[in-house]
Parts: sequence; structure tokens; C-alpha cells
Amino acid sequence: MANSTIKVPNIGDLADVEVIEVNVNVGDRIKQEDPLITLESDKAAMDIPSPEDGLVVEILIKEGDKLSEGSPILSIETDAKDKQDNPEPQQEDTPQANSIKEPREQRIKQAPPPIETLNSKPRNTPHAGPAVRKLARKLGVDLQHVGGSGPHQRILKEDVQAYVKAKLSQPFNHSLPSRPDIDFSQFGPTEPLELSKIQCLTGQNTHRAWSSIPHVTQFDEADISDTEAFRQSIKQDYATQGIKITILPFLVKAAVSALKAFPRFNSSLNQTGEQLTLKSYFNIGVAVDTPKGLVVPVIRNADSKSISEIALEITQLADKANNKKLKTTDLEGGCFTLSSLGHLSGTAFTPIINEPEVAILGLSPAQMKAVYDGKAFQPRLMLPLSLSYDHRVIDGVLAAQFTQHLASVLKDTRKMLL
Ligand code: CAO
Repeated sequence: MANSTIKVPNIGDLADVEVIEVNVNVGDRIKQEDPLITLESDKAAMDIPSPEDGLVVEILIKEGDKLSEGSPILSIETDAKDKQDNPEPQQEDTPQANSIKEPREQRIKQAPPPIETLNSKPRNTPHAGPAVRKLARKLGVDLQHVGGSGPHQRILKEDVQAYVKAKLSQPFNHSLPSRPDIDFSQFGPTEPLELSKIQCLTGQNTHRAWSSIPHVTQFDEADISDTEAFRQSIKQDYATQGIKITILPFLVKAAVSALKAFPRFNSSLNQTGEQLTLKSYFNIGVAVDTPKGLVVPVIRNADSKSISEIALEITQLADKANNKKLKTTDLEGGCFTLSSLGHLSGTAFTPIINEPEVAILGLSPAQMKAVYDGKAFQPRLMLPLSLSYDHRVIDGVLAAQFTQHLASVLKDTRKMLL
């Protein structure tokens, strides 16, 4: 056993170089070549490695100290009889030596666990200066997964910051523990039923949307008494022309009016969650139930179409959907979706947003209700509205204003012309 003081070795012309990092603690057992401290000058940064194995008994410097060749760094207890000369420091950021020394296991152990690294490609040797490494350790970033934008793909502080920013804006990884496969036949008779391709795809899409979008559903009611009376008055005429005027085309026009009044609803959120793409076109998707599953054909430019044109298009698209004749172009480019269970039953439901849209309107059957008008109760036909929206894009107040607007134009369809 012997005590030895480790000093700063020959560091060329440099003097009074600042200690930016002390990599060891008293009591650490170190090995030859382990980086003890990191020095950083205006031009270069370098790790000072240990010249020998030993136990750290005293640290003689601290971060911020200025050191030159020969300055004592720390005392170690060694069991080696022969000391070796101090090796040359590992220098970086200089033209002569721009490769860097990999941190030792001990340093890595002290670092917090790296941020989740899904989809990142590990590289062999991260090329970064000590200050960048220090920042990466502080933020828990594994530099193996950070792309370098500096010369020779050197990783800069900005790269680490951009990496963390990108990771934070990524949707959470929703991998759930797998469910055990149960043999239900042990409890009674069973039979398998394969899901259709459409059902499988809808399952994937709705699962992704449901798990990645913070959904909120706003419930409201629209008084459609007058609109329904108007519809009944024209329904027969159009039926003779082969056009089925239901309440749905009115909803399409009301949706266009509300999207115009609240453009945030006619948008998509970009991948990083920092920007919206606002759309100046009005394509409305209509959920259609088919024997093979749910499909959402799109009525393009619904703003420039009449109620009867929209009614005809819904019928045609629903026919195509049921006869598996829909083309990809019939299904893409939607801005907002209507999902009507109006011909069935129920009072409200929580539709799942049709990504990358940011809202969807569910419709349940209209019912006659006694509505107080300030003087007396009046029988009014009330249509339940269920608006699910992406809370990253839309706040509750805006959602309430949106359904209020819908209710207002559905109560008096003349407002759709405004
Ligand atoms: N309240 C009261 N009546 C309603 C109504 C409502 N909310 N919605 C529709 N109706 C009426 C229609 O006005 C029509 O009345 P008439 O017989 O007097 O003309 C009748 O119900 C039948 O309408 P419809 O269902 O044939 O036509 P539609 O235009 O309303 O809908 C279509 C067409 C294709 C969208 C619909 O048939 C369909 O497939 N709906 C299912 C959508 C779906 O599955 N959504 C859930 C998705 S989440 O799983």
C-alpha cells in the first residue's frame, strides 16, 4: 500500500484550464485510464485519465478551479509498487485528436437511466465533447441515440436539447401487458368468428386514437322541431326524384357552418404537437355501417353543395359502402366526421375521433321533450349532440360554443345561409 498524488499531465500549451467536471468521489476504486476530471479551455475539452489503479482518498480540486500541468488533482491509495508515467490526456475538439474517450462504466452507473429510446438507432461511438456529455447525463439522455449536427456529425448541446424535446412530444408508448389467452371452451360451448379486414383496421385505428388523443365529449341538444317540419314538407317531392332527404344532410351543412365559425375544429395537429394545420376546405365524413364493418366516406366541399346534393351523395356513398365499391379517394381528406345512430336508439354516446381530425359529432335519436320557453312548457323535437374533441387542440369553452352554434343553426336553418 502506498499513497500517490495524481497531477495534471502535460497538456501542451494550455494553462489555467477550468475543471468542468469531477468524475470521481472519495472512496471510489478507480482503474488506470478512468477519466478523473474534465478540463475545458476556449479551444478544447479533455478528460484527464488516471495513470494507475487505486482507491481515491482525497480530492484536491473542485469544479471551476483552474489547473495547469503539474497541478495536484487527487490522492489515491495504490497497491502497485511501480508507478507509470502519467499518460497523455485524451484531447478532443482539436484537429489532432477529435476522437473522444468513452465514459467508463462507473460514470455511466452514476447517470440517471436514459430516456426511453424506442425507434432510435444506436451508433458505435457518440462523438461529443464533455460539456455535451455532462448535459446528456444530467438529462438522462443516452448519446448513442442522438444524431450529431456538428462537423463530422459531432453531437452539440442543441442536438441533445432537440432530442429531449422530440422525445417529450412523442405520444406515450401504450404497450400494455399482454392478456392471457383463455380457453373458454372449458366453461361451455364456443365457436370462432373471424373479424373482417375492415373491422380489424377500424379496431387498430380506434385503439390508436382512443389511447393517444385526450378525448373529451361535450353533450348538448338542438331543437330541430322547425327543421324537421321543413324536412317533412319537402321529403316527398325529393323522394320522387330518388333523393332521400333525411335529417343528416342538414347536419352536414350545420357542421360546415360551425367549422367556418370555429376554424380550430377544422385542423390537424402535427406530430410534435406544436403546430396546427388549419384547413380552408370543408370535407365532411359520414360514418356508414356495413355488414363488413364501419367505413367513413367523405363528402368533399360540402360547403358548396346543397342539402339535396348532399342527401343524394350520402345515399350513393352508403350504397357504394354496402357493395364494397368505395375507392380510396372516397375515404380520404375528411375534416370532421358525423356518426349517426339517430335511426336507432340511445340518448348519447362518446364517439372516437377519426384521426387526424380533431373532433367528431355523434347523433342520437331526436325525441319530443317538454321544453320550458319562459312562460310554458312546449313540445319540442330535441336532437342529442355528442361532440368528442381533442383536448390538446380544443378547450371546453370552445367545444360548448361549437355545439351551441350547431344547435342554433339546426333550430333555424336560415342561419346556415349566413
Ligand atoms: N333523430 C331522429 N331521426 C333520425 C335521426 C335522428 N338523429 N337520424 C336519422 N333519423 C331518421 C331519418 O331522418 C330518416 O327518417 P325518414 O324515414 O322519416 O326519412 C330515418 O331516421 C332513417 O334514416 P337513415 O338512417 O336511413 O338515413 P340517415 O341519412 O340518417 O343515415 C347512414 C344514413 C348511412 C349514415 C346510416 O344509415 C348509417 O349507416 N348509420 C350508422 C352510422 C354508425 O354506425 N355510426 C356509429 C359509428 S361508431 O361505431
